Amino acid sequence: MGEIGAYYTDAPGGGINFNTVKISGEGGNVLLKPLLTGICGTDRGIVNGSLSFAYNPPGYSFLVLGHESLCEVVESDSPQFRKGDRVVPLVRRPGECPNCLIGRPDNCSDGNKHEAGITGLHGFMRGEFRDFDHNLVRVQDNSLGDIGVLTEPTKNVVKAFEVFERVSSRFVYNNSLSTLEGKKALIIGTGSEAFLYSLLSRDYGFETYILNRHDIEQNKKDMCAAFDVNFVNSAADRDLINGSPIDLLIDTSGDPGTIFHYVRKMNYNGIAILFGTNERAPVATIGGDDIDYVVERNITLAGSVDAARIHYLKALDCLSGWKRKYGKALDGMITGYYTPGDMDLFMHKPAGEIKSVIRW
Ligand code: DN4
Ligand code: BGC
Ligand code: ZN
Repeated sequence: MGEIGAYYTDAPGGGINFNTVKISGEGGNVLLKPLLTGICGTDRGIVNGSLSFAYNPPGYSFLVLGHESLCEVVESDSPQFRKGDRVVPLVRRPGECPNCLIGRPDNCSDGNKHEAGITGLHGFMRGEFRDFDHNLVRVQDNSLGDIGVLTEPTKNVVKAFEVFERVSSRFVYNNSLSTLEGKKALIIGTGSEAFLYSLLSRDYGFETYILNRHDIEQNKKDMCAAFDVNFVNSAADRDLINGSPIDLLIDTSGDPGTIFHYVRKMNYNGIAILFGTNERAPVATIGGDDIDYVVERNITLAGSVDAARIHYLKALDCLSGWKRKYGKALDGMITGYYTPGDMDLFMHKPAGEIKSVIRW
């Protein structure tokens, strides 16, 4: 492939550049042009050097960023895709462990997988790239439009709820229909993943709260109202929301002090899913009384990372359902469109950001 414009970094040290780069020898029977690429906490973490697990592809002194993409097929040698199709490329590419070989590289058991734009594989923030058909998921629902770019971050949320379902058999239901109505979910953070978690949490029937340690902008307040989600400012209300304990805690902050503060407010048989990562978060002390609390209440602490093809497909179904249910309010998840070359976006979050996207 010739020279193309790309955002790149030097992982894991960080930094951000936009320039033409030369990448040779990438295979693929489909040529893709990104339409939109989203920016997320992971991209900013790589750029500011706080994700030590990121690394450049072998033989390169840089890593092309970008793992959240909505692309158009430009040329296809695959019977599965035609020019003009809209697709989302998978982030994680399997290694050779048993889980990778059965299509679950999200549960890779030896760490030898790769992730586009994150670990050892160039990402999607570039003018065009090649990929193989088996790494692509088609966006069938044309009504999704730009919202298709949320497929990738939504697939993480779908997988985390799969984890919730696996460990929820000892959950106590409190109505005769065994639904989750009346159970409380608290999501720490108010970024794009947090809002996507809140949407699925509402679908499950949880009374849903999202939380930050400062107030949120009006667009986010409007979004909470549209999605029937409650916002909590922990600086003003540290003890939380009408007192009743939390049944499902989801963290998108990666901040151990905040996480354990709210673990101590969890219900018997509660489930906490850890999802955010921030190696620069302040160190927090966990005491024996914290451990007692978790043990005595049968609380489950579960990590969840990435997702498999099945979750991308379910994410597309979720997005279609939310589009029908919430209409224009869902479009408000995209809070800004940027042009290739804007670098400040990686260093500073725009006010009120839910999802910033680059239009190629
Ligand atoms: P984001 O938009 O940076 O979201 C992080 C949110 O946490 C922001 O709203 C932060 O607030 C908020 N936050 C930070 N510290 C605290 C605190 N102490 N108390 C309350 N809220 C806090 O990023 P994102 O939504 O794109 O991703 C969320 C996290 O998940 C990132 O750490 C990603 O690296 C990670 N992630 C993991 C996976 C995976 O495991 C996938 C995608 C992302 P503010 O002050 O910035 O408003 O597969
Ligand atoms: C991506 C995941 C990936 C994770 C690595 C996220 O932003 O969405 O696919 O596994 O970063 O931490
Ligand atoms: Zn991401």
